[in-house]
Amino acid sequence: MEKEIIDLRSDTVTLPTEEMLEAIKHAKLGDDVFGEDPTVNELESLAAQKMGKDAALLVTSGTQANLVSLVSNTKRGDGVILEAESHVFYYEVGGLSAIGGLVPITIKGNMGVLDPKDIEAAIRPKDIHFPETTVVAIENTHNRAGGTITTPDQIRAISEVAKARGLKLYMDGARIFNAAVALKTDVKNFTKHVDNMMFCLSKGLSCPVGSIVVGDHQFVERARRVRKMLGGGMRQAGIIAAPGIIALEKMVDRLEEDHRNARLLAEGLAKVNGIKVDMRIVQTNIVKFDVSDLGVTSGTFVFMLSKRGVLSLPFSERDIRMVTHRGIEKEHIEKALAVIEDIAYDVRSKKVN
Ligand code: TLP
Repeated sequence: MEKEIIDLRSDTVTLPTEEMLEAIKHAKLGDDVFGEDPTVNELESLAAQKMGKDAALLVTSGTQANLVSLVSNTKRGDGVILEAESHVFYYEVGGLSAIGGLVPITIKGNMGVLDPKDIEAAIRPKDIHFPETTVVAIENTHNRAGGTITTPDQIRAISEVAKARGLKLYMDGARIFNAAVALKTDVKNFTKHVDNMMFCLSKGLSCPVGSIVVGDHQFVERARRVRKMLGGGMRQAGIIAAPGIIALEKMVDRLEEDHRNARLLAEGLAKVNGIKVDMRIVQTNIVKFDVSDLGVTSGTFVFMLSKRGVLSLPFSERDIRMVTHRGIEKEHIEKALAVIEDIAYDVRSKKVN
């Protein structure tokens, strides 16, 4: 019998549903660079409406969405304020500088949330020496902080500072639906205070490909040109858009289940001798935990887990990240916890190495 793999590396590993595959097969197609793919047009207007913005643009990935958006909000040489461990700064190959010509101005958040006072302090005055700071970018939920939420009130406070100083507020909302479901509130409550944003159709919403950028008409028009410049103009992209429509209509509410499983996992981990979990940051579908008290690096622990069929990612020397998603059931969490307990026991009793 094949060994069962419990893949907790990321919600990016989710596969499309049967209904999505059927929708791909039957999607009405056209050339989207000419604006003629009816399925893309339908998805973009549905997305704009759900997010409460004028217009939307389908792009290939979250990374492309962030780059297209930042470039569309700025001119070369501008400064962008963002969280020190934000995805844009940490995981996007430096694209904002290498391609966008932008200067990152990083500030440390509190559990991923930026303090308006720190933003205020980071905005440099107009001076011939300084890059002009034109955008504040927040990440919601915040990946490296452990899936933490910036609440609608916190976004409003950030937006007030940005507006007062004439800056645009952009949100990397790759997992914004996780935030909305966790707080049991309409996603528009998160989007109404930002000028523009992106969210991912892949990840928890289970689409095979795609992210969406939303904002006002002028911004999205510019974003469409920048996407084309980056080689992201797609032709019969309806095959990507078709599952996106299903994702927006049917896959959001089930994120609740991922959050329940993440909590179950975190509570179980917290009981294991030598593992530390900060329960304050367990807010959505990401669980970050510290294995340093076991006397092993996260890399070693992740490797030992993988040999027993439980996949995760090292997040730092001491931290490991696990992510729940469609396809991970309560039973998988229980099995994963049993494996983790076993390995932690072996490590503690020096039965390994
Ligand atoms: N994050 C991936 C990895 O790149 C780390 C993951 O497994 O979590 N913004 C945020 C907040 C993200 O978490 C990600 C993906 C992206 C943007 C980029 O999306 P993709 O992978 O579609 O380029």
